[in-house]
Amino acid sequence: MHADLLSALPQNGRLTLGPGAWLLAGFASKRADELVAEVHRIAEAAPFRFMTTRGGHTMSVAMTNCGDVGWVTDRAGYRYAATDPLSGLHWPAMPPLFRELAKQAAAAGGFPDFSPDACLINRYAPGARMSLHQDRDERDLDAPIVSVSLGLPAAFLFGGQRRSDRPRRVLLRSGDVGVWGGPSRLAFHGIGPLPPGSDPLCGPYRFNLTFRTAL
Ligand code: MD3
Ligand code: FE
Repeated sequence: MHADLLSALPQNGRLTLGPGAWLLAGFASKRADELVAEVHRIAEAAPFRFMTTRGGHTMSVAMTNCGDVGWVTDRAGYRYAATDPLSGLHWPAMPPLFRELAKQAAAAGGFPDFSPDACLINRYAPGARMSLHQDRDERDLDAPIVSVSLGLPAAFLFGGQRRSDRPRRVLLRSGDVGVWGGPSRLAFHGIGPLPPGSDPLCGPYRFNLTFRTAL
């Protein structure tokens, strides 16, 4: 199955990908320019960097964080840390716009009590990808994750509870927001290699914000 499900949807439709998994097409579109400006502001204090996996591979996605804690990986493994290992300083605070948007999206997806304390910011250049994985480094796996896509479109791979479950492909476009909780919280997922392009807001990049309750 190669069809881009969302391209068949209205600009502001919603699509359920599984129990507790919602894609809110265009939910963040109206604030996209402000969101991107905040990303650039955060990256001035905590620059995007290519982290190293536990296995010693350099990731193709560049990352930074804002919030009380940030997701980091190095040869010691995956964890949430209160400070940026590059500077030793606390991660930049989560902008109120980020927090408000994440809470509104979670409520629209059926999670009215979401209160994120971490926001991982991913930057994809052409060819960057994220292989199938589960997000399980957060303490409270009952809390959902909210994801906001900005810039160039990318193929999202949404699998099942097992790595071997064949993933669905869905095109994620700028302004699309995902809410993943309940039985879908531990679904395997990934992003296919970013096709080159030029986005009016983000140029050659795709940014993705993921809001998490890590602590
Ligand atoms: C489905 N990021 O940072 S966001 C990640 O677009 C990550 O950068 C991707 O996967 C990106 O960990 C995908 C969409 C997403 C995030 C978390 C999920 C989908 C999810 C958790 C469970 C199920
Ligand atoms: Fe993930």
